Amino acid sequence: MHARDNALARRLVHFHQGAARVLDMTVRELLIDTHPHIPPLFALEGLTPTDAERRIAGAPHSIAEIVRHIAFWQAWFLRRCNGQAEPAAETAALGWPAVAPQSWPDISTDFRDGLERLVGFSEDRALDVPVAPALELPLLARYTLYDAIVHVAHHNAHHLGEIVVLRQISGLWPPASGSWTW
Ligand code: NI
Repeated sequence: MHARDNALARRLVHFHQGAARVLDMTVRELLIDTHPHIPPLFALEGLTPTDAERRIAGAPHSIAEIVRHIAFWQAWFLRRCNGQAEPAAETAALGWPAVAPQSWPDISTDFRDGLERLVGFSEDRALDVPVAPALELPLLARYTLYDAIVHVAHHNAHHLGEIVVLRQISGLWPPASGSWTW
């Protein structure tokens, strides 16, 4: 399962503290065809608007709100990777846009399309170049394009895990195509 003959992976050579390392995980594997956790689109499979927009007691956000949130940030990171000098949302709350009733189909489609846009972005360029202009947050200022995509993958994975638990609590798990047992 190593992608050592993958032309994209071969371009992902970083020089970090003097040592070269090759990152073999493709962007599609990071974002869509994930191996460490159930693929995102499987985790969202079969949710109706009512299911996705329901607030579970004790949980701060509905599934639809969570997906709207991760779609918001992945779209922003893609714009930054494309060189748009758009500052990050000034408060965390701005990264949780309101969800209109019955908008779940649009939200899930937007999330899926955003994943594909990031993969498409990654396929015809070297990723071991800095995000330019650099991200304003000091901790993120050294990011390469690949780092930004990994950041999105981690953020999505964190919230997708929450969605799995919300579905389990709601009796909406596993999805029709099955879950993972390990
Ligand atoms: Ni978040």
